[in-house]
Amino acid sequence: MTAPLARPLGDDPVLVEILAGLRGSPKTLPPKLFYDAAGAELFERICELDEYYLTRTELTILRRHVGEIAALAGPRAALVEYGSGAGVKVRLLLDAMEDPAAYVPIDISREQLARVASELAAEYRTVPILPVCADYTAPVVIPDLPQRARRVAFFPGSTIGNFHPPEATAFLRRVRRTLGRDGLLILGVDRRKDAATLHAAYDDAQGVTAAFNRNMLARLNREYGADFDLARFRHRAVWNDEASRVEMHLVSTADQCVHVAGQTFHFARGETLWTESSYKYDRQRLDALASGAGFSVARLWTDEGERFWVAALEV
Ligand code: AVI
Repeated sequence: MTAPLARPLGDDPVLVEILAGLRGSPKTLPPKLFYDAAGAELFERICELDEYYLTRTELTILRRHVGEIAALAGPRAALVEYGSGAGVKVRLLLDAMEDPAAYVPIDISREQLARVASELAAEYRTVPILPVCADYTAPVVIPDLPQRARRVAFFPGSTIGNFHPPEATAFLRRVRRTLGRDGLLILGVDRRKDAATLHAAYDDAQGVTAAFNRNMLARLNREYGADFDLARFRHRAVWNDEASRVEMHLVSTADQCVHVAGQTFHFARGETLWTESSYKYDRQRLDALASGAGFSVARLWTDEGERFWVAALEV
């Protein structure tokens, strides 16, 4: 007998996406499924791994150049952050900006958003904190902002890399519309680099990334009545040089059938379930992304190892 579900599946749009992905060839799952409570915890552990250079490198760049970024934003700017998470990076910006007019954190995780918003409201008493709980991969309605405030978007963490290029362009176009004339976007971008460094970052020695990847199946079992046997899927990270992306897959180690929400899916031995892409940018690709969305690259800050960019894109 199937265990009772935590919530009715009904016409859950995420389930529709899951089933469509599992019917595809290759089979895919949407990366947003990574971030339940267990996945968010695993991701925090990833960010502290030696091999996962992205988070600490971006923080180093932000710390070093936050004065210039704040000067570029100008006084009385309204800051809109896509995927605000734990609110660590934005504190650097809010501390450096001159008299911010408002801060709009957008995040899908309601509890974390509420907690971080109230912490920030207590810390930055003169800054209106206007949280929006939303999946920013779809259009988001922004609350009213002070009329003359310049709108500055903040999208750190290289999360732009988790969008396929057409989706990345579509997302940045929506950001540009939200920003309006004279908007500014501060974007975290992971740079192309040697395959070994990239591979290690997505297949660490301790197996934390493997656990993060497999947690997606555990989540389907918990929330969507699936019966994945986690022991029969192996984590694989591959660098696809032509597409300029690291791909994460779960490889079926056996010929097997899996059930999800009452539907059966067959996996051949060696067949992969593609769970994530992490695109890496060079200058040409970044320029193409920016111009395709109506932005131009105004400034680029990098680290000593030239691993990561914090980019300022202007409308
Ligand atoms: C959230 N995102 C930018 C991470 C990345 O590097 O693509 C997600 C991640 N996947 C595996 N490790 C980290």
